Amino acid sequence: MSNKTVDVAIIGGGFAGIGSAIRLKQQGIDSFAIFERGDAIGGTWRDNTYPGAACDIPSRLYSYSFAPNPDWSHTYSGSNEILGYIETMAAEFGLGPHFRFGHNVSGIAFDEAAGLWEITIDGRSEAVRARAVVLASGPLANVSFPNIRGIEDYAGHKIHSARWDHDYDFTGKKVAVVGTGASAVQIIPELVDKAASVKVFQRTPGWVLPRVNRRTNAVTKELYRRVPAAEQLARQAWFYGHESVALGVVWNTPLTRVVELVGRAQLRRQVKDPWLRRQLTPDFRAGCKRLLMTDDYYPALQRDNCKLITWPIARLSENGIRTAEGIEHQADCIVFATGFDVSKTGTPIPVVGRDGRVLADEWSRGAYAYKSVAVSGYPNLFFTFGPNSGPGHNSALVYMEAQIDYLVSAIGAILEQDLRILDVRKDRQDRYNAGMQRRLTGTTWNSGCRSWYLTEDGFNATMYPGFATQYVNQLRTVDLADYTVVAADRNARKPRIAAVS
Ligand code: N01
Repeated sequence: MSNKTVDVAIIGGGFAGIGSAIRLKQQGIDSFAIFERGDAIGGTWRDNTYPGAACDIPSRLYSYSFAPNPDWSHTYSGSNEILGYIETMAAEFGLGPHFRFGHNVSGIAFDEAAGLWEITIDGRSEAVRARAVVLASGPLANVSFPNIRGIEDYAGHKIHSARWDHDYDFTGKKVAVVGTGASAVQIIPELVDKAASVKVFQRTPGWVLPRVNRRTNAVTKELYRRVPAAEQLARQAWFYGHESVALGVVWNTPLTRVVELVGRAQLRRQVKDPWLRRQLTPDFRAGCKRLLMTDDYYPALQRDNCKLITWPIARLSENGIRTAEGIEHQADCIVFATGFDVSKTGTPIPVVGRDGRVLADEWSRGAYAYKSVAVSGYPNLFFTFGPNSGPGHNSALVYMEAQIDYLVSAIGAILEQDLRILDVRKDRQDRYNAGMQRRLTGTTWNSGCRSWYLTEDGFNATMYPGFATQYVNQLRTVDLADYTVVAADRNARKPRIAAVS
């Protein structure tokens, strides 16, 4: 048996892992390690460095309330600034000694007798043991190259949006972009400035809405620095503004028509050519797929060196992309803005719970959890961005903060009350999920489009069907009556060692 034991193992050094670590520290829990497979922190914001990468949620709201930043430069900050915010937070809260970089966790298994999770790390013979685990590996961690015939035959340069090749010089190059989602609409306006030509291969046009991005002036920054309550007020204003958008985006209501009117107006204003406008008009309800917030995508598509291709891709050839009508579009480089491999029907790593049960088997038709944070049969294990915790209208960080505060309370109970097992009750979980799926049937996400929110069978394991306020409220307290609670045999407890190399 390993002698390396921590109170808490956090898997993933992105926004969620770092937020969890800070809150644990603030609760006086210091025996934890953050296992990060990469060599730096920041998760999706470390990885997504493509030109134009930015967040489409205002920074005031896309940040933790316990780590306000008066210095955001713009309403919507770029990926560099967001990564800087994450790094500053980690440094200010003294997380440095807790990071274990280059530690790729390859599986976790629960030892019920000891009440400990055994964490296996690639290349290390000895497992680390932890009383609780926070699985914060993030849904957008693994890139997805499309399953297009001939993708291996293509001899030019291939770049995925989330693994940008900064050494590649686009100047004077013929570039093809596959995909027109949230990443693509940020990349394309930057590429048309550099490349000789850009061909955009669109499968499904999305709803595009304006994003008014303003520089934050020095007076406002100073005000937020001196009067933190003013910044909190601004955050609240953004929060409730976004909450009201749920009425048109989460559910199909008359307000959905208003959102669509705004999208159509932007299309009419920015695209004069009726043919192009028709190609760019979505054929699904606004909100069903992620809304695209941008002012410069449509203008970029109409630049002389840019062309929208709507013929389906038949295959990749040695020199480029062949579309269904038989034309070969030659390209020096293909940019795949094709999204992420989001595990909705499995787990990011093998997770073995009580009695040898395997979470990937239980989730094989779609993931589920209790309030998105805990799964019955897998005690003392907590998820961030777990099943049905995705927002369609508000900041993911608001949801994440609620999950973190909940799991920190639960872990606090495990440690303070010396619990061996804190396992959510199956009946509570089943009731919660039956309600969840019932509520999802009335949402726009389940209204008939293809998106990364749904499994192949149309099961929605991703989104939360309600207001952020409801989501946050349900996670305000840990009710131990929702759990099977087993106390530890004090005599059997091994001494804890905080240091894990
Ligand atoms: O990926 P996506 P993304 N042939 O999956 C197309 C977050 N994000 O990286 O719509 C041809 O949305 C696919 O077509 P279709 C955000 O949560 C946030 O853009 O499936 N095309 C689609 O157009 C977002 O939801 C920000 O028909 C193919 C595109 O590729 C998530 O990341 C910024 C294809 C994939 O779109 C993912 O966004 C950026 C094929 N075989 C991203 N396969 C913020 O601002 C796929 N496509 C916070």
